[in-house]
Amino acid sequence: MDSDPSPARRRFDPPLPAPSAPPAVLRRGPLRPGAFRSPAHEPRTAVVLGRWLGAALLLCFATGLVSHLLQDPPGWLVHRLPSRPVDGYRVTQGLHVVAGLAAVPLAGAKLWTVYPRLFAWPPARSVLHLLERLSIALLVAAVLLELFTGLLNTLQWYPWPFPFRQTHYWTAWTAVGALLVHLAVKAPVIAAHWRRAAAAPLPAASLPASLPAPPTAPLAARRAVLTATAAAVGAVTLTTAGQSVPWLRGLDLFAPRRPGTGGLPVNRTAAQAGTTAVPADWQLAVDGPAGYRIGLTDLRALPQTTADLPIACVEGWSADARWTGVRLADLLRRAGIPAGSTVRITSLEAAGPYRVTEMPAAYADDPLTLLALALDGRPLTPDHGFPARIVAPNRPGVLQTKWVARIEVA
Ligand SMILES: Nc1nc2c(c(=O)[nH]1)N[C@H]1C(S)=C(S)[C@@H](COP(=O)(O)O)O[C@H]1N2
Ligand SMILES: [Mo]
Repeated sequence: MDSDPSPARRRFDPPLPAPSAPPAVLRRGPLRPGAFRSPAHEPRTAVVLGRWLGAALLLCFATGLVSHLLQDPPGWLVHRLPSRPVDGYRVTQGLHVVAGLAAVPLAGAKLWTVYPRLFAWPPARSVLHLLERLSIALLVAAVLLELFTGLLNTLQWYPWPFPFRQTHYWTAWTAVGALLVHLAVKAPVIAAHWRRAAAAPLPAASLPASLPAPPTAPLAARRAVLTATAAAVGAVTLTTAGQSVPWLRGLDLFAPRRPGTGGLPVNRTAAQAGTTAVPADWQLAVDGPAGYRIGLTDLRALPQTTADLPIACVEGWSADARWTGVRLADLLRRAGIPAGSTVRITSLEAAGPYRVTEMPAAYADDPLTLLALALDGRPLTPDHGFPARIVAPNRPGVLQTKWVARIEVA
């Protein structure tokens, strides 16, 4: 406690039987009295860290939801997804990764602050207390699993048998549900410690003689914990945010990325996709009422558009690039496909989760959506999708199909 609870504060305490000491045989290790000596294991530190962590997790949840809905929209949303702002997904996904990485040291500090409570005796003082502890176990497990899978996803490392995206998505709902239960259960403690305790201690004469003098140590210990945590969050953020924040690029020491040509990282190379040897007579097929096939020379002879559009990858990085190519809408109209159509784009790649994309009309008809033939003024390299790739505004990177073979109405 940062100071002795005032009578008003005491009223908030839940009516539970008092904690007791464990039986003598168990009074060792973390169960012995006085096992945890830092005065920073106290509610105000937990509340301050909880605020930071809660804000980071809720930001992750909101931006994660945006990412999920853009990538895999439910039926009612498909035709409402906006293709603007151009950088929309880049910003939400950048925030997602920045907040998620900041949450790692915050979660560590928060758990350190409260972990002595793990050894409270008796383990459960009532059914309600048991339920509360189980909900905290669920919260901690869900948050740790979420941070762990998210972190490893930025490394594109999937050492588990379950699918990343569905697991990350449903664990997020579990974590947020458990977080809301936690906030409700702890509302009295949070309210009591939301504001810093009044600096002036009560006059000694007003304290019962049986109580120790108001401790001053927690304040210094709390400051040390909060400062160290803030420093850790700052260090993590500064050394990783460059993967999505251009002006922090120079400090980007730890963000995993494999820059390819044009300063743009490559997640899946042409070699991995088996698309290194594109036949010289490659032709794009556009199926429609007036469907046609068209080769690279003829595509280059069509009116070209240049647009600055980012690739914003769900694995955490994003980068701007200058694309040149033919407007997708022009290709569709030539095939007699009317505006307002959802189109399916298929890659030359034989197999892979991103071989086929469905693109709602808002993107297909956007004048910035290109079948790109060049990146930063040079013909596409095999890794970036030679002979032709899709690039559209406000779209997750996974949907920016490379090595395009066919375009048709979905
Ligand atoms: N056909 C195909 N297109 C693809 C992919 C893929 O695996 N196959 N990966 C996608 C992903 S995850 C991203 S982030 C972008 C990256 O584009 P870049 O390699 O040119 O930077 O391409 C997308 N296009
Ligand atoms: Mo990606």
